[in-house]
Parts: sequence; C-alpha cells; structure tokens
Amino acid sequence: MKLLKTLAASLLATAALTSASLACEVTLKSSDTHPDGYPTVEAVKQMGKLLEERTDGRICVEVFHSAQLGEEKDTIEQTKFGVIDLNRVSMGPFNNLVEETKVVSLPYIFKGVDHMHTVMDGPIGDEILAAFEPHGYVGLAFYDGGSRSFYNKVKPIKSIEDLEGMKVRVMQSDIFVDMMSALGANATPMPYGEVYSSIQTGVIDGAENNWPSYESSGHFEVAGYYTLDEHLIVPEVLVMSKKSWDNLSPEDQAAVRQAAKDSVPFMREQWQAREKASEEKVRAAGVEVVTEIDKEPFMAAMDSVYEKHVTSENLKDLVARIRATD
Ligand code: GTR
Repeated sequence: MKLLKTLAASLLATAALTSASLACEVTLKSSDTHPDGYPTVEAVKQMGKLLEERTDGRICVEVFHSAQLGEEKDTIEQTKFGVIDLNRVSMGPFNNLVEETKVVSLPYIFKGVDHMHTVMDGPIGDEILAAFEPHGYVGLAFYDGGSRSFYNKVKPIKSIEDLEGMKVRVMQSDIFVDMMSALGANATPMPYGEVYSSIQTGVIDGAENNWPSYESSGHFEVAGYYTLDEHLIVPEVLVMSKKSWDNLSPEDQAAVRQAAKDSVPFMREQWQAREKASEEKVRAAGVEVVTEIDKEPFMAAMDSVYEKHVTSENLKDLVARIRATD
C-alpha cells in the first residue's frame, strides 16, 4: 500500500512537471555549485520567476544546484558551447578567460562590500559585463560573494607568519596562487567540491571563503579556525551562453537581461540574512574565530601580485578607476 502511494505520488509529480515544462517554449538550464536555498541559487530562481511572469510562461529557468552539472571550471566551458544556458559562478574561475575579471579578483582591491557595490553597479561593472561577450558569454548581473577569509584545521592564524608553509586550497586562477605564495603559503588550486575531503585527509590544511560557503559546504566541521582577514571581495556573476542568447529574439533577450538585473536586490537581502545565519551556526558549532587581525601586512604583501597581473593598459586603467571610486 505504501509503495502504491509513493508510486502514485511520484506519477503525479512527474505529470505536474511535464505540464509545467510544456507551457514553457524555452527552458534555460542554469548551473550553480551551491546547495538549494543558498542565496545565489534562490536569486536565479527569482530571476526565472520574473522571466516566466513577464513572458507569459514562454521562457522558464531550471536551476541545477549542488554542482549537479559539474564544477565551476567545467560548467564554464559547457556554457560556452551552449550545453548549459545560464551559469552563476565566482569571477575567479573566469580570470584566465576574461582578462577584465582579474581586476575584481585582486586581493584588497575593494575597500569593503559597499565600495564593491558602488563599482559593480556603475559604469565599471557594465564594462566588465560587456567584456564577457567576445569570449562566448553574455554577462547579465553581479551577485554578492561577501568577503573571503582563511580557515584551516591546524591553528588560529593571527599573522602572516602563521600561514608560512600551510597548504591552502584556492580557486583555479593564477592570481590566487600568487596571492598565497606572496603570503608564504603553498597554494593548491582545486575544485570546490574536493575541498572537504582534502582537508579531512590532510591533502590541504585549509582554504578560504565567505561565511555562507564555509558553513554550507561543511568545511567548518573539518577546519575549525577562521580568521577574518578579508583578503578578497570577489563578486559573483550570472552569465548566459552567447549561443543560447543568439537563439532568443531581441525582446526576449531584453527580458532576460532585465529579470537578471531585477534579481539583484533580492539576492542582496538573501545574502545579508545568510551571512548572519551562517556565522551564528559555525560559532555555535565551536569554531574559533580570530576577529582582531592587523590587515596591513597582508595588504602590503600583495604588491607583487599586482605587479605580476596588472600589466596591460586596460587593467591598469581599471584598477586606477576602481581606486578612484568612492
Ligand atoms: C564561493 C562561490 C562559489 C565558488 C566557491 C569556491 O564563495 O560562491 O561560486 O567559487 O566560493 O571557492 O570555489
């Protein structure tokens, strides 16, 4: 009887799903590495809701969360080929593809999250969104990624000296590898999904991320020392495959762009709430948090990273303009 009920329920669910997707002429497949309920996942769902309403149900978005479609570097490639239509990723893994994304991935480039918002909401942000296009992507909107700090399972990091020789996972971008070397640590670039087990087995000592990722990934369970050095404020980006984009009429393209933009305030609200909730959760779990940290030596150590990566006139100009933005 129980089995029959389960069967009937799942048949009903399938029927509902089929009729819903029948109404959609186009279903845009969207990727996210984070679990359901995470602010980025909810923001893209919100975008889909707006888009569906505004196109009388013709265009829908289906979000594949929890890295169901793969790790960010791979999904970025698949998005280029149109296998994935929409992708919400950090700008870090885009660094080696779209030069302009390097600027916002530089350590301590932003004075804080408010400064990041001002820059990304203004002409510099528009310029960076436009820079995706020649590479096969359409930049739609920026989302929050908070600030990233170090965590590890060995000891509390209270100064740069404590990082000496530590094996720290970074996102797959040369900037972050050089950032770690400048701090005296050994950088290990690897996909996000491998970090938990790599800390557990000792392949790495720790990693770096914002409160919500540190919490939702469960990394706090295996790396219980978190230091608020806030070395990176890397915005996240929602891109669309240029191939999928070109299949839409100009009106529908405008609707996609607008729905993405309109999901940003929703995302920011979600983000702020989740940052607090995640911090509370990991503190309650007994994580040792170092809040009093002199950031000056960390900032000073970054000169070599800027020298190595900010080489073209384009990047030099962007860095100067970001610094000149209040
Ligand atoms: C998170 C970010 C993800 C991913 C992850 C990572 O903060 O939201 O897109 O880049 O960090 O460290 O790989």
